[in-house]
Amino acid sequence: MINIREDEKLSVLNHSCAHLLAQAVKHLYPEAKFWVGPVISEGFYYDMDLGDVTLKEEDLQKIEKEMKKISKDGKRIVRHELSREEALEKFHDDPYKIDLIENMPEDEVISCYTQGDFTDLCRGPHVETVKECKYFKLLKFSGSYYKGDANNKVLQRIYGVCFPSQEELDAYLNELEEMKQRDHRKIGKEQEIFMNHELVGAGMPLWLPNGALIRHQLENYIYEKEEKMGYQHVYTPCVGTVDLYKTSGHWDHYKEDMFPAMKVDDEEFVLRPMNCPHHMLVYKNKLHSYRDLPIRIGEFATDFRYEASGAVKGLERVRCMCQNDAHLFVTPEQIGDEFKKVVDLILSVYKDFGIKNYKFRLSLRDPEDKKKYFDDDEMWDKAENKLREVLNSLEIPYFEAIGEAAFYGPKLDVEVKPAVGPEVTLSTCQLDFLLPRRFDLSYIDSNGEKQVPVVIHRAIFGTFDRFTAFLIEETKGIYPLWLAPIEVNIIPVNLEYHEEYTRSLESWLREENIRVSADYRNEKLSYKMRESVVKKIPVTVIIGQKEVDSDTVSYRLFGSEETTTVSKDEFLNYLKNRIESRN
Ligand code: TSB
Ligand code: ZN
Repeated sequence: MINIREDEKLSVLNHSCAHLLAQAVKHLYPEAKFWVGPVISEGFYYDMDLGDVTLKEEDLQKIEKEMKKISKDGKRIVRHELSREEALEKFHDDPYKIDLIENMPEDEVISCYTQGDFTDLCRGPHVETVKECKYFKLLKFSGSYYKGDANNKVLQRIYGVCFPSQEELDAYLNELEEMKQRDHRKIGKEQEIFMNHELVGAGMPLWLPNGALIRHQLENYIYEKEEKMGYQHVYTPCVGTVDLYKTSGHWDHYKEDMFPAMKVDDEEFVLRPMNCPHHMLVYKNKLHSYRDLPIRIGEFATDFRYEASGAVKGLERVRCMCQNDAHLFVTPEQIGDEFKKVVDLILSVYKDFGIKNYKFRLSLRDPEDKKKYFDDDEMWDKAENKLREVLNSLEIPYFEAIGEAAFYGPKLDVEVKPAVGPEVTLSTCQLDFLLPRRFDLSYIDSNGEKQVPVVIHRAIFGTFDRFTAFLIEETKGIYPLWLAPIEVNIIPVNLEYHEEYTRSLESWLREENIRVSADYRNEKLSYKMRESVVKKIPVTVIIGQKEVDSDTVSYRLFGSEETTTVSKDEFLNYLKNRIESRN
């Protein structure tokens, strides 16, 4: 998905279109006053005070029509510069503009842009004439507090987008529509995957039974893989004392992303934002020899992070998340090998899920932003060089991103490009020389000397939350058999004659661990078939007289019109093979 703000030409065009919007609004609502109209990644918006008017859907069409008229008229967009006094005089009856002018730095040149009968205070730049704003669309409107403060007046915000050609606009609008259809919040609600409730809080999703089923399958899947690779899984509490996070360094470098501390008796606790400190203590519980390493401590661990309320989004960006986390304790010589194993695991998971469109990002620290990172230049150089060396030896292509590292070390993150919409960061594999030092971890090397291990932090799915959001949007809610909350739906053709057989088939399949439902409503076969398809159930079984007489099963796969008839045992074998192979 194109990011309009990142494209200079598009950015200017959209900014001019915001002015065009304001001009049209001023024509239709002469009392209108305007606050700010910035360009955003999806186009532009303008915040305005329309007095008592509350916009309705049809108003957008009226405004668009007026915008078209002004654009056709083709007035030039002309820049004027003014002194502060002139500007204050010019906008003396507009409290919003006065506020803007008064808050401008002393040395800033104040400028206005005029097009026909409309002038707006603006830094610019703009396109030459309003004619260039020809291919636009107003997308939506909403209320927005003046200056984002809930104690202030509610302004009306209108969103829009503008392109240099009809083709580009259409392509963008199609992508937006596709995104709306695939949005995991929409499908998640329809399919009862998760819910939110204001009494629980923003960014704190509740996983409903269907979502929990999917998550459970994902957990089993990755657990099996990790177990085969020698991971040891633990359970640890999702709180820790403030001292734990002071020891790790989170308190100094990650506090702004954490929920505030709570006092219990004489101790202060925090909800954990990461699991590393707990896993460091698990490692430290025993003495280790170099022969024990690598030690791989895994956990499906719940974390809490303070994400801005405007940033939380369904399951994709949450405040309460469950990481598919592990910390690998290795000798310096084992870093390369162990890193390769993690990258191979990521690639094998992506292959299983058909994820093909991804990029590796080497996330480095921003040396200018000392507060965010543990301050030890030598350690950072060592870690970043080592990680580069590992990536080069693995011959995986990557790009570098300054300022994306964890406070304790550089990361290899995987940015996945979904079918529509912007990239998401799923997997991560990170190199850390710091936390083992902070927790005074050690092992005895082959000379009998004490050494400090290196830690690799890794999460393959990232979080189950974000991965499930991604999965829903990629599949449009049509899951492979092994992940589907209901795998098989059985429909008896005639309740009078076929219910008994259906019931026994249903309970037999359930006994065999198949997730099954049956539709005993007194509805037409075609209606029930259609509903099974609407619910995107992978296998629909139809039981009629032929099946009852021959003790067989007739089934249809989602997306196919073909019906296959087999014995009950064959049917079960077929299901089990497909489920076990996670095909
Ligand atoms: C891998 N300590 C490491 C861990 O050992 C860690 O926490 N890394 S992380 O901060 O990068 O988070 C791991 C993954 O969690 C990210 O790659 C991302 O996929 C996912 N994630 C991060 N923040 C959120 C969030 N707010 N909502 C959902 N998933 C998130
Ligand atoms: Zn970690």
